[in-house]
Amino acid sequence: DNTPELRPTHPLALAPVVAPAASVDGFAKQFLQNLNFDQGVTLSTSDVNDQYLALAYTVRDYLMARWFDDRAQQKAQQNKTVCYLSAEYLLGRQLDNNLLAARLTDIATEALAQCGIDIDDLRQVEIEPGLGNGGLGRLAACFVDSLATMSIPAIGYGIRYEYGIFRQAFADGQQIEQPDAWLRMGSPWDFAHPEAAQTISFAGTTETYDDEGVERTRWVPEWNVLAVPYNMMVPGYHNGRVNTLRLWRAVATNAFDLHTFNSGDYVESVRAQTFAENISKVLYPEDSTPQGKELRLQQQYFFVAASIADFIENVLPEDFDLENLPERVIFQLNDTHPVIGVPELMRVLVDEKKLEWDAAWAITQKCFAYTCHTLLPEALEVWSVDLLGRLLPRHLEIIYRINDEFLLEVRERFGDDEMLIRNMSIIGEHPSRSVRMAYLATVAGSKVNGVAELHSQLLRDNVLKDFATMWPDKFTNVTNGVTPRRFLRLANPDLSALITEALGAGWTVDLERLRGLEALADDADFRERFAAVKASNKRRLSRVLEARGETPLSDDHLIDVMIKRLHEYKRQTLKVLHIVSTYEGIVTGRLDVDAVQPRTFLFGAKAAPGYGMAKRIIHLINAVGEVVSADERVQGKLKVLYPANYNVTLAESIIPAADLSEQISLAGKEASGTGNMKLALNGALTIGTDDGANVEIRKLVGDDNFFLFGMSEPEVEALWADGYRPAEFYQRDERLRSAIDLIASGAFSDGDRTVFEPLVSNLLYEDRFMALADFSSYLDAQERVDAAYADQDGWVRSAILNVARSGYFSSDRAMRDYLDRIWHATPVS
Ligand code: CR6
Repeated sequence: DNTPELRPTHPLALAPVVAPAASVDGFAKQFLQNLNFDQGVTLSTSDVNDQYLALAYTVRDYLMARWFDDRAQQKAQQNKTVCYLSAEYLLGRQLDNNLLAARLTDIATEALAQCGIDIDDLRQVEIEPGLGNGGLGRLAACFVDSLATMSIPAIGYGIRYEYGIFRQAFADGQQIEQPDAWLRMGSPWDFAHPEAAQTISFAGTTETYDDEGVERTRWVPEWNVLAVPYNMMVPGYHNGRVNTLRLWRAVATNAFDLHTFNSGDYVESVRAQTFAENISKVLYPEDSTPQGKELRLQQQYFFVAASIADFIENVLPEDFDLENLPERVIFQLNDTHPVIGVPELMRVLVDEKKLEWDAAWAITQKCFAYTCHTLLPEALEVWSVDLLGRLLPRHLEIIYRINDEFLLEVRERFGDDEMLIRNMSIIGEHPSRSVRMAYLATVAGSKVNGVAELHSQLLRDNVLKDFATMWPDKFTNVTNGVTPRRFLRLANPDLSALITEALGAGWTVDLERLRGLEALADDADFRERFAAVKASNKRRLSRVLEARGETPLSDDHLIDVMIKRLHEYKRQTLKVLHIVSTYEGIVTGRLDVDAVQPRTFLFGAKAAPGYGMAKRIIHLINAVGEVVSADERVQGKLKVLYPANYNVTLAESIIPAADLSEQISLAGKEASGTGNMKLALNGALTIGTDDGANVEIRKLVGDDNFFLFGMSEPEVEALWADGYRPAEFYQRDERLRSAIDLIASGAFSDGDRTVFEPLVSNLLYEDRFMALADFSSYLDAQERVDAAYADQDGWVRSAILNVARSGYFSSDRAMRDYLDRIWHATPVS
């Protein structure tokens, strides 16, 4: 730090930073100034993007003073900081959230109106930062919101991908991917700090050396890259706090490869250097199915090493005694992506700070905690020893030593049980030598948590069983949560107003207060108003869809929503089979069309670009949708809508309009789900399996207000152990047979039987996620849905009870659980 100490004398330089006046005039003045001096345009020459950027700068200006304060306080105080390490943050649009947090929505709306601008037009131009794939990334975004709102000192660390999750388009019903150039029109919400860059090294070799009589190891890396921090504000809701989300961008160092340089190839050496900038170029688009690619490991090490160095150098006070590190920080590992931080902290402590191994290990074990987000074996990250050793040779040595000492401990506890040793080893041997990152995280972490009760139980009983036997107290649960600010207050303003009128405003930060609505479920007048809100949300969604070129919604339809990543375990195919079966029933006369409840099936889902089966399912949904929606015999009773490019912004329109929430994963496969919580909180009834957080939703809202179907997790296990033969279910259930035959016949592919053949034979002969086994139970549950919806009064009552009893699913509650069970950090005063 070579900044000279400033000795200002000007009175303005001595005064504290103050926000602009919180008034319409104050806002308008600041906005126009930003338009003129930051965008370089006048009001009359500005376009909508200039206006949006100037508006964003203005909101920022109001938050700035608090941000300065909070960062100074964070450095000065002795509180523990929560460092959330996450490769993904699926933030969604920022403008409305920040206006709301800073209580500026009305002032801004009026100030802009007086400038002749409709703030709604500006809202539309914001491109959401899609720096995540799905649930895991969105969860991280909810958590940083809640931490700020609860005044917990916290930093979210991650990667500033230049391209976020791809934009999805459809061509002939099939997914095509387009790059998400979200930064193209400017990024008003973050601040680059190139002066605070960290140098991150890769590859090379290790060597031992004599350090005044002590033998030590050092890493001699081969190349490096700069990690430049970009800070984003994370304002708490109405509490004046502003936390920080620090996302790292890779930038080439100016240390040219001297060899190439001296040999005269200047251009080549610059090219080689800037190659390193690829590290933060693009988000890997796989949700729950990592690919083991070298660039991905580079990304992981890049952001974690930069974050740990940043915390030690810039957040801790100078000359801090690292023995006390666990009192000042907890690094929460959001899944296995940041687990390389474990050997990195060891390397810093042992090689750089010269601590003894045992002391360093004791510190490290207290500084990390690990959240596991999956049960699917293919989602548990492993890195080949070759790759890891090539890219991070010192880290591999450290992992080996951690493993050696850990396995000694296992032997001490359980004897020389070689099978057990092999099963628990951090290094797996089959099919090739690899590092099991979930095991490393479990060994190193002070706590390991699953993300819903059932999931945490299954982690203890299956995936991490031996570890749970060894360290029962290490394992805990924290059920996921969602932020009520974005997903109720902002997404559903009419319902929010109704709730506030009934219960007062406190529910936004104390969501359990929604319980107060229970009594109103029996109030006919309230039910009517609640139903009117739902109807108006449907009209709003209809306008949004129309603006995207989709068909508008029909008024009397039940809105049946399945929004989530496209994954076989989530079973979008089961949903399609229900649609096809209903359609087939109508056209063959098995079902009386007049008795069929009009429904719109609304899908939103992206498939990983390399996931062939998921892409085929997308194609099938679109193909079925086209045929069903157009067939006159259906008389408009069934519509299938699949708007492309489902993202947070679209979710915010769909969720408030939904009547029915489809949570139909095979029991034991969906770790938690969070869309399930958002939908229940907005008054949709769930049709779902006993999986993930559905279990807890059902317990809370009550069986009468939830449509349960399908096998339980133990039943799934039993059927699997028995030898599952899906074709038997096909033979046994006529409705299922007709539906599958109709798909196989080419009815949805212009008579071409080959198009969906791979999908059909997968269902009949493999069906890993047992859609066929749950089909008949699912259809029965859908009949119960129809019957329940026919009684509108009863349905609305259930919808109100869903809202009233979903307060538990606030991410504020999840943060309290993490604080009590894992972090033990306290709010700043
Ligand atoms: N795909 C789980 O599958 C859970 C989220 C957040 C997931 C999902 O059930 O709600 O995490 N897992 O905990 C992973 O990403 C590995 C997800 O989003």
